[in-house]
Amino acid sequence: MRIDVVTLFPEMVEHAARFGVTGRARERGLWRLGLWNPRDFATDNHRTVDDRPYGGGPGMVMMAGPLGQALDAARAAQRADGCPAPRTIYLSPAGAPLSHRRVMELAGAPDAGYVLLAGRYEGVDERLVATLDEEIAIGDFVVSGGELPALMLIDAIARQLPGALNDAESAVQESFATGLLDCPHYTRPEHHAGQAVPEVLLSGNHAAIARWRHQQALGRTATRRPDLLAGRALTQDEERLLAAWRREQPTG
Ligand code: 4HQ
Repeated sequence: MRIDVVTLFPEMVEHAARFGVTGRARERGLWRLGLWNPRDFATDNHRTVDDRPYGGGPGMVMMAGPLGQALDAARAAQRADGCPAPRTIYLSPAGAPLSHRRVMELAGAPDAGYVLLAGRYEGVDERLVATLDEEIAIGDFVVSGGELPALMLIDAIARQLPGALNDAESAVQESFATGLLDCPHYTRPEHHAGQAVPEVLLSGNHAAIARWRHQQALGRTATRRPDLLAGRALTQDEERLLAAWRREQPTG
């Protein structure tokens, strides 16, 4: 897989992409990163990439020209690097909310190429946005630029590539794949700030522990994110676990 990012801050993306699971997956050759600064495609002496919005108002808009040139260069580089069908993605609050399902789809094609457009200022000239394949939002909030959203998308994809996670990490990774929130985790010491670790976790009874964790995941999901359960039928056993979990919750 190859991912290119069009950004005014390539160093920010390059630096962040070196850490952790994402960086290790890159070292393992599971994905390659390309970076393109639209400023390098500006046509004037000042290397201008933004201009005032038509219709007036505050802030600046990224010009279609330099961005289009940078995107063309990124797509050409991907084709030359064995990614025959580059897919262009704009990170924007107006995009489709990113989901685990979409991440898995994007991670599923090993020879895929993605060109991510990370915008700054008020946004990007709509005529350029209209030429892109997809618009993705990483959440219902606004950040200062598309670099962190692009890095979040890259991280979510890269960790799903075959070979990115070690065995221990892969086992943990099931959490969202089940459609439920993760269960709570504990480590030593057994007592902290007057609170003990739940007894079942010390029991050595692996079946009981698995059942408890599943119950916790169900209870937390039902309470905190009932929307996640709306599209997921519970088995009779899960209904029983959830009812028992509710009875155990402190009231008030
Ligand atoms: N921005 N999900 C504005 C975001 C964002 C988001 C990126 C800020 C684009 C121009 N991107 N720039 N939320 O807030 O993806």
